Amino acid sequence: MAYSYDDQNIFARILRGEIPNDTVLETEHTLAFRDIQPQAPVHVLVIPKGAYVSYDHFAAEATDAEIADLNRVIARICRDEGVSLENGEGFRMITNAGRHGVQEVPHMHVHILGGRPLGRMLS
Ligand code: IU
Repeated sequence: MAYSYDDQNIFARILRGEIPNDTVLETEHTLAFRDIQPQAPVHVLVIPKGAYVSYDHFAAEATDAEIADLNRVIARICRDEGVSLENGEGFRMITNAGRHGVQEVPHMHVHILGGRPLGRMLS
């Protein structure tokens, strides 16, 4: 079964400029913006500009340049938001995929959360 991408999803509309967003950083292949319902003092969503439904889709089919760019954006944001281990107390990255992963928006995104102790998740 192939990955199927709905180009009417809200992040696709953000990427097309149809809906405003609170941009943190934009590069050739990646957009990062603040989550509309932040769960922590730092809550940034990092998305590829390409049409990838989930992390596994992105990791399988994105170009090396897209994958590298997204990861470099994550590193820059962690540093700029003061949650990197270079200059802060740490963070959590989450990417939800599909029904079991409880993914609400079907465009691949990585949550960066930080700015407070986040508690244990996997126990
Ligand atoms: P999820 O991983 O698909 O469950 O997370 C989607 C996130 O997108 C969630 O944290 C929402 O608050 C966030 N979001 C947003 O930032 N802007 C929007 O217009 C919509 C959702 I809809």
